Amino acid sequence: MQQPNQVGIVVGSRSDIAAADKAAAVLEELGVPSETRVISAHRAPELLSRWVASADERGIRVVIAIAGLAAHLPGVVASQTTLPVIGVPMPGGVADGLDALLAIVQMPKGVPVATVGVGNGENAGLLAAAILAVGDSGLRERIAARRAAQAADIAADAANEGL
Ligand code: RP5
Repeated sequence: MQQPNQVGIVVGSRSDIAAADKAAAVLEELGVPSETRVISAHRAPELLSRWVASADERGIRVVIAIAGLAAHLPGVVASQTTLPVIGVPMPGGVADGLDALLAIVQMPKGVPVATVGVGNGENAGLLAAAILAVGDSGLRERIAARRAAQAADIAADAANEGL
């Protein structure tokens, strides 16, 4: 039987899909099944609510919500579930992503959203995996192996010969 998706990724627009692909790729590398949806919080609010409810029911454990401009998508998702929500601000807008970053990171008290750097879908995927790894020692080992491989790549850089 196919493993249920553990991470739900939602983007506010097709124009945000590259960041979702980066999150999905790192999750796949770590053996974490995910699904990606394209649902605007303001243009399709009812569809968004249906997806959040179904994600909860189907066993999704972490949500990554990716948006630019007013970037309310992560906060709206978080308002409808107790699952952890990671927000990814997207570049563009009047301050090239600083606007979306502040909108997401400045979530008012009572309903938290974790925030990663502007456009950083990869870190969102890694943070989602780290949250899941709290209860999954195999996943924790795969994350540690990925970190070790990163460090080995840096050590192997010609500029670091002899260190
Ligand atoms: C937000 O507005 C989306 O997340 C996107 O980053 C931004 C622009 O959306 P589109 O005009 O490309 O649909 O809702």
